[in-house]
Amino acid sequence: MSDDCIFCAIADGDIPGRIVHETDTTLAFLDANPLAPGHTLVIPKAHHERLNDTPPELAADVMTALREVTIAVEAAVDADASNVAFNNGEAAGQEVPHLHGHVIPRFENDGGHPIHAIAG
Ligand code: IU
Repeated sequence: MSDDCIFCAIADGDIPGRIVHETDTTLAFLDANPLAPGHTLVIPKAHHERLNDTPPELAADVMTALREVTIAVEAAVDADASNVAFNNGEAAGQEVPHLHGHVIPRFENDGGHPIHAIAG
C-alpha cells in the first residue's frame, strides 16, 4: 500500500473499482476512461511503480492474469484482437505510478490506434 495511490485504494477496496478478475496477487478492473468497450487494467495488488521495480515472480503473475483477462475481455465484447500494453515510466506516458497493463479490445476496421492514445 502506498499513500495517495489510487490503484492501491482500489486494490484495498477503499474506493470502488469495476473488478473483473482477481488472484491472490493481482487485480483487474475496467478502465474509468475506456478507449474501447471492455478496456481493462491489470495491476499487482502490491505497490510497484513500474515493471523495472516489480519482483520477477509478481511480474509473471501479472502476465498470467493479463493473458486470462485478454481472453475473457475479447470474448465478452466480441473483439477481433486487442492491444495489450504497458506505459512503463512517466516519460513513456505512464500517468498512474502503479504498474498496470492495459487490455484494449480491437475490432476489424475500428480505425483507431489506441496504443498511441495510451502512450500520451
Ligand atoms: P497510463 O498508462 O498510466 O497512462 O494509464 C492510466 C489509465 O488509468 C488510464 O487509461 C486512465 O483512464 C485509468 N484510470 C482509471 O481507470 N481510474 C482512475 O481513477 C485513474 C485512471 I486517476
